[in-house]
Amino acid sequence: MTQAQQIANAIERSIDGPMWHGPALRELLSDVSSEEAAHHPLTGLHSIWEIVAHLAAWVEIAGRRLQGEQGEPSEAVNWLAVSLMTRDAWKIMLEALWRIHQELAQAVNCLTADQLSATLPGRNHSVQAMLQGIVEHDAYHGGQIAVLKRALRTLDTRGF
Ligand code: NI
Repeated sequence: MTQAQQIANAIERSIDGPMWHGPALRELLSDVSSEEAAHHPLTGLHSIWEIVAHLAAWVEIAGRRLQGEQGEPSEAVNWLAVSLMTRDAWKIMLEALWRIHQELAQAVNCLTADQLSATLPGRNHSVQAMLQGIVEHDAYHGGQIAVLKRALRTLDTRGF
């Protein structure tokens, strides 16, 4: 397996596992309803839905940076204001999260070692560091999703 294939595999495992730290995103999110995803069980923290949109945004940004795009995402893209919170919209959100990871993994799969070690345009880190950062970002926020699920199901007394 090439280095690129290993990183592509890690991106896919962020969704489908196995991850050594615990459940990967698909398992974590598979039993979360749209109502739960939209809820803010812990005051001042993002909802699961907002976190999922944030993760999808950064995987998409990584894909664009891989194509040479520069610049920073706006705060509106970084933390999207979720307005339509129907069951269908949640399903579409999750499908987008899976698809965007799949697309990034496919783009990474055929990179050469030189492409991986190249510095990203306008930044001081390599393509590889960015891609590993995506996997770490998924794991970091995946842990938050696990805590939010626990809070929704054990702390909340408002009808969940
Ligand atoms: Ni983040």
